Amino acid sequence: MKLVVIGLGQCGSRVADEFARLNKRARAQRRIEICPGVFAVNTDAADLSGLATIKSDYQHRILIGGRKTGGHGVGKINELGAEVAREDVDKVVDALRSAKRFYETDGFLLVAGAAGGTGSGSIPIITQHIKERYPDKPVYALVILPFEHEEETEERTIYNTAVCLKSIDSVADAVILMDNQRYVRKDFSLKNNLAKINSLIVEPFYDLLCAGEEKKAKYIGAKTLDAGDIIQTLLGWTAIGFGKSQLKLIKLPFERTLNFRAKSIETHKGIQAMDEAISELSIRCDPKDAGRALYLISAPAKEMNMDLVKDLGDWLRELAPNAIIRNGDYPRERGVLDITLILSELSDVGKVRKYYTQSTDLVPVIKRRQKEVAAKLQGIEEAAKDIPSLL
Ligand SMILES: Nc1nc2c(ncn2[C@@H]2O[C@H](COP(=O)(O)OP(=O)(O)OP(=O)(O)O)[C@@H](O)[C@H]2O)c(=O)[nH]1
Ligand SMILES: [Mg+2]
Repeated sequence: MKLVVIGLGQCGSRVADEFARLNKRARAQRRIEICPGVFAVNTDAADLSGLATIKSDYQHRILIGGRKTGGHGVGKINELGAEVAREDVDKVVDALRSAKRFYETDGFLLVAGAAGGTGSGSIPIITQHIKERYPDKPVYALVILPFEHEEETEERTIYNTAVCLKSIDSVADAVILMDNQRYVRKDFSLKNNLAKINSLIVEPFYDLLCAGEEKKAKYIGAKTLDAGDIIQTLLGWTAIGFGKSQLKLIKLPFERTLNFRAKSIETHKGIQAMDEAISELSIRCDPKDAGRALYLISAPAKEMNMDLVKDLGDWLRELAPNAIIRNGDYPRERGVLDITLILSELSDVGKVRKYYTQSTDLVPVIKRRQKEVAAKLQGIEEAAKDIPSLL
């Protein structure tokens, strides 16, 4: 599957930069193109120049709201983020067409952090315009949820997140949720090791996007997972997960794959990777709430057989009894068995519900504060009304 990726705001642009790197890797290792165009959009000029892989011309790193923000961001005010996006949306949509072989793309993926101003405010607006301009292509949103410590110290974090989620859910075909807090692990030296988190965020997309683009027979599975399967799966609130199981690289001559003992070990490895994919889902959710699901197994061809595929399918069916399940196999890896898992059309996501309820209480507080600021400004103008001006 080929996706045009558009990162909005600092968080979105950095994750998009990671997709550009993923595409480079697919080209170098597999001679496949998975992201024919990757763009970064921001109100902050310095953030745009800090990216590494996205092409550095103004058509790929797009500054919006320059006049209003002076190139310094919108300081977490998502209403301002939305406003500048509305004014400059044509600049973004026109730039997309510069992607080479744009017509080949299967869909769009827009990325933003929900808690900031620029990305959070602009993602619903840009999504809406792209959908209008390209009605026959799906538009997906990848939304990054804030760390707990951000929620605790700044109430605007929760408010922005709730507003962003509600707005994007009403325009995007699917909203893939990534919870920053779930990527904070003991094995990272820094709590905020954002670069590491970003690479974990994009990792599950590698095999998923590559599998349907393979041209060589030996890399094409018994059941290929192509763009159609992914498009049929992605709808509404979505979680994505990835699990890995190491396989023994060297087999003793008497160990045959078809030996029943070896086979049960194989299945066990498969289940182990599936369990990891579930426990590492990008957002906490209950698989029972999924209306659609998809799993992709990638492993060396000789490690995959119909029984493994069937056992994994049975296992997932037990965990997600209400989902239509699609699957595929991808004979690519060496020495590992990977499972990529998507749970979609989720009827409930606890964290989203929590943002909504908490914000309902915050709305009057934030509205009152905005009024107070406006009133104060008016007060100061009032006091100055008899003072002559030099202008
Ligand atoms: N995973 C990840 N999260 C990030 C990254 N950068 C920022 N964030 C998160 O994104 C949220 C802040 O959004 P930003 O993208 O910085 O804000 P912005 O869209 O640039 O908006 P303004 O700076 O307010 O104009 C916070 O919850 C951060 O934790 C990143 O590189 N990776
Ligand atoms: Mg910013």
